[in-house]
Amino acid sequence: MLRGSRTLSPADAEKNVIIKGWAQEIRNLGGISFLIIRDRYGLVQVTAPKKKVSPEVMSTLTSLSRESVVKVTGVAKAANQVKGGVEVIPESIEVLSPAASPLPMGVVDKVNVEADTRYDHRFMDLRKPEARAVFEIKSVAHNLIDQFLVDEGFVEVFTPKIVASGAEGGSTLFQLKYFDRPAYLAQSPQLYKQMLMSTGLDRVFEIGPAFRAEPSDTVRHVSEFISFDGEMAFIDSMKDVLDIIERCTQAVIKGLESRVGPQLETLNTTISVPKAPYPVIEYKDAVDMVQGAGMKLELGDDLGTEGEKSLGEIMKEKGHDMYWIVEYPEEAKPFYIMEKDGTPYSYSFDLDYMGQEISSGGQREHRYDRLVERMRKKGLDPESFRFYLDAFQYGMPPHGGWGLGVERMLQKMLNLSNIRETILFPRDRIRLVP
Ligand code: AMO
Repeated sequence: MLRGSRTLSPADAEKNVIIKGWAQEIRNLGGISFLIIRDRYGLVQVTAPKKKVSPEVMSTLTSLSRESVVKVTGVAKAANQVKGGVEVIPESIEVLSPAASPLPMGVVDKVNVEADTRYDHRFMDLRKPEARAVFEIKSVAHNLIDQFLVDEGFVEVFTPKIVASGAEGGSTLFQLKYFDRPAYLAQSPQLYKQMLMSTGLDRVFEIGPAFRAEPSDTVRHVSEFISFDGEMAFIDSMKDVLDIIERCTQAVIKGLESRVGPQLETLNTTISVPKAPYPVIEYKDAVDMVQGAGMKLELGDDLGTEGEKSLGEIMKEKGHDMYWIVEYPEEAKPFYIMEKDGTPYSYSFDLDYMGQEISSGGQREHRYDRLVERMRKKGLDPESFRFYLDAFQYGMPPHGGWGLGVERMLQKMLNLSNIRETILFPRDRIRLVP
């Protein structure tokens, strides 16, 4: 017995089959009825000539509503006129779950549905193969990241998401009530992955949710995203970190190229592996380049969305989709980043992909006194980070790491206009359901 559309081909003619899925289209033409069933892998046509099938089958088909879940048992027949070259003549049709009508939104209708309508009825939207393909790709991407890092000796860890202090600035913290105390949703695993560097788990990574109360309503910011973080001890310099990310992104994109062909076809897109090694651009040179392209930007300014875009165009012309921007002004970077002594810069980096930042990180300040000094410089009270600072007082190796926005990378890789397309149930300033 064959099951599902994936296995069905003209070579299966005369075999008994069971197809379970959604009734995508029903056409009753009197003497003959057609039912197109959709499952995860594709479509199957069920053809019911009145003379060849039971009255029960005909009556089920005439009363069936679109998007109902059905189970069809029948026989496969070769059929040249049908896409795929095979159809199923039904012996029985069981309605496992009828769909109410009208539908909240169409699945196959060619009309352009507003993004909000799609996200309001996401379960329905995800019935579209092209909406769903993104998540099959995302799943394989996670798998490839895991595989690469485990092979490199990294230990996968899970750090708390309910925390007592933020690491990425107070303005984007979500506060919550934790019994009788205030607490926050973790903006990143930063403090915990660094503390782990003092334990002997000298290479760790985590792929998990990160929360930011981002007030900006943009196509690349959401309030809950998946952060792929890594931290490694005993580094000689920041280069050790760049090397791992470069090889990891290469492995992931190459792996995807060979493993998600059908999904890319569904999305009508291709992916290309960025040219390596990725060029390393010092922040001050990046400012120069962007100024040269006509943007008004001063040394010390954040490149911003427009600056990043402009740099992306310049790098694209040079044949590069991925490139590093390194040594940002220390003032612009968080307290945990190491300063480059004798300069206003720091051992920090961003990885940009086609004009959009997808990752940032750097070498960390592992010297207790300098770290405390840096916290004070940033207007932070070291005492509220005592649990973190303690780990630096009893033997903390030099270390560095990164955070990479998985959805930002997918968005660019798949050429999607909005990061929300890569999130099943996006969260932003306005959206809290579904
Ligand atoms: P940063 O704040 O730059 O660094 O975040 C790391 C990466 O996370 C992604 N990202 C987001 N994606 C979607 N929506 C958002 N609102 C959002 N905010 C950030 C981006 C970004 O590059 N602790 C440091 C990393 C480190 O130094 O290890 C950090 O969180 O792709």
